[in-house]
Amino acid sequence: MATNRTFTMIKPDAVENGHTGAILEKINAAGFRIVAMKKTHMTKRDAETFYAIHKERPFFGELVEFMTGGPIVAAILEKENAVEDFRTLIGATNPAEAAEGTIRKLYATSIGENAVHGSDSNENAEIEGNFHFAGREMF
Ligand code: FUP
Repeated sequence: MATNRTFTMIKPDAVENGHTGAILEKINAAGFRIVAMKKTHMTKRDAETFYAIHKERPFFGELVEFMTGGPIVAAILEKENAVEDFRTLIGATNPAEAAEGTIRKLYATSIGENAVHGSDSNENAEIEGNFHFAGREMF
C-alpha cells in the first residue's frame, strides 16, 4: 500500500449506536478517499491477530471481547499525509482527552470502546489494510 493510505475500523460501539453514517461523513468532509470498505464481523482469532501487539496488556481480553461483540466497518482511506491526518481527525485514544470536534470526542464512550481505529504508522496501515482486504478489493 502506498504511504498516503491509512486503515480504519468503525468499531462495534459506534456501529451499534448508529454512528456509521456520521463518521463516514466526517471522513469524507476531511478529504479522505475511500479505497476499500466493508461491513464485517471479526472472529476471536481475527481480533487476537489484529491486536497481537497488545497481547500482554491487561486490557487485551476485554479488547478482543469488545471487537468481536458486533459488526465493524473496515476501510482503507487515501489522502496526502493520511496516517497523521486521520489520527488528528479521530482524537486521543481516551475520549475524555480527545480534542473538541474529533470523532472520538463526539462518538466514543470510553478508552476501551472508542468508536474508531486509525493506524499509527504507514507500515501498520499497510499490514492492517492487507489483513482485511485483498488487493482486488482496493480501488
Ligand atoms: P490507538 O492507537 O489510539 O487506537 O490506541 P492503542 O493502540 O494504544 O490501543 C488500541 C486499543 O486498545 C484502543 F483503541 C482501546 C484499547 N485500549 C484499552 O482498552 N485500554 C487502554 O488503556 C489502552 C488501549
